[in-house]
Formats: sequence, C-alpha cells, structure tokens
Amino acid sequence: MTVTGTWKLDPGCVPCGGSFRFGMGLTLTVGAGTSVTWTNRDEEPHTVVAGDGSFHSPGMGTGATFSHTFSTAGTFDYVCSIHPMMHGTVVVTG
Ligand SMILES: [Cu+2]
Repeated sequence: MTVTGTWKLDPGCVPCGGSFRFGMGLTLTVGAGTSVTWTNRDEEPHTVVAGDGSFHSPGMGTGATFSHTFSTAGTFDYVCSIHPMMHGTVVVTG
C-alpha cells in the first residue's frame, strides 16, 4: 500500500512565522507495511526527518519525492529540518 502526501504552504500563514502543513493533515494513520511518499509542492526546499532518526530525506526541491515504509507499529513524529515549525505525525497501526 502506498500513501502519497504533499508538503504545502498553509495559505493563511505569515512568512517564516506561520505553519506549514503536511498536505493530508498533521496526523496520518496507516497500517504497518505502508509506504508513505511525501512530495514537495512548495517553492522552498524541505526535508522529512523522523524525530527518532529512523528516516531522513535529503533536501527536496520543488516536485521532489521521498518515500519511507513504516514496517512497525508506533507513532512517528517528523519535522522539516530547514523549517522546524513544519511537523507532522504518522501513526502506524499493527
Ligand atoms: Cu521546510
């Protein structure tokens, strides 16, 4: 199973002080074994970095994608290392 999401700028945000949003919502719930693909739909470069270090994308320009397969159940927080106010959570159910 593959779930695709996007990073996009919240239209209501203030530059650099507002929130960026994971395109599918701040929390994504998937089953174990799901591959999640992030696509950068913003004009700024972004990354996807797990809080526990379990995955780390390279710098992603506009249109770049990064995929990670969540094989174990748990709650995985992630941030953009360039813009730490961009964050989200993937909840993996068994
Ligand atoms: Cu960013």
